[in-house]
Amino acid sequence: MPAKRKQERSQSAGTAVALTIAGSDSSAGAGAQADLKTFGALGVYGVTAITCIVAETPGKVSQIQPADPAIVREQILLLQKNFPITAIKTGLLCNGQIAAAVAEALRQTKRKKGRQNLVIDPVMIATSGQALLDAGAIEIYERELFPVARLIMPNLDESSCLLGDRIADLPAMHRAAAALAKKFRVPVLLKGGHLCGRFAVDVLHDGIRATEFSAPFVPGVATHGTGCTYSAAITAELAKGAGLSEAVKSGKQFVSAAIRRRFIWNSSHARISALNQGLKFRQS
Ligand code: PXL
Repeated sequence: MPAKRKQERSQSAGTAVALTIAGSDSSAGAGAQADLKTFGALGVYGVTAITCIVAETPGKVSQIQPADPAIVREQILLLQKNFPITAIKTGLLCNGQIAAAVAEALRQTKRKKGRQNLVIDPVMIATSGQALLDAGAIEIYERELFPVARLIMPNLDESSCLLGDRIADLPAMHRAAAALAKKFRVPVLLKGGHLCGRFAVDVLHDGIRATEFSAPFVPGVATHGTGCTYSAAITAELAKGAGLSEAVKSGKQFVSAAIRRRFIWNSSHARISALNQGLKFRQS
């Protein structure tokens, strides 16, 4: 092999590649933009399959335009064929047709590549309260996507929607995580948000046992994209070869740091804040 070619090869040989299948957030705190920044900060090369374009500011979704399911499918097939992808995450899938196209494309490539590190963030509602997903998509998630995932990571509202039960405290979170893991035969990371007061506690249930992951809750932060950033960080760690619980632990530290170091811009008419996924993350 020519020397130059050999050098090019060794430069990239150690770099893991992760794919995010997600929407584009114009304000770049959530969605595919958040995922790419997170992948980059964790030393992973990110590639994207864009499902929809969302015009928004951190506090308000203005408009959503879905992509054609055929182009979503083509992005996934093309990337899977040409890049050594070792982990995939799904974010906002927007509607039932896109969710079905994603499930089909993943099935097709899974047959060729074996079981994949698939992390599902079942984005249903924006932090601002706006519905981001139609009802048809939820059925596809349950039937076709959850059963082939390595991890699903709903928040409290999404878990309530999937189980039909309100989750009001930590014991209820443990029950819900166990019920979801059993129902969908997949490891579940149930995100507790601010439910536990001074701490943000999440429960990982792998079908056998539960583990809690906790970080100090940062009050008064109106950022969006925490779920995207958290799931992207877990995906990056899996892409690099981490085990599930190790990946969740690092992911939790990463998203907590991105919240603590958030950007804040004040103007005469608004205060805008956004997560900071950009800083090189040092494991504590
Ligand atoms: O944070 C949820 C989310 C995910 N993906 C995209 C979004 C949002 C929230 O607004 O715009 C593209």
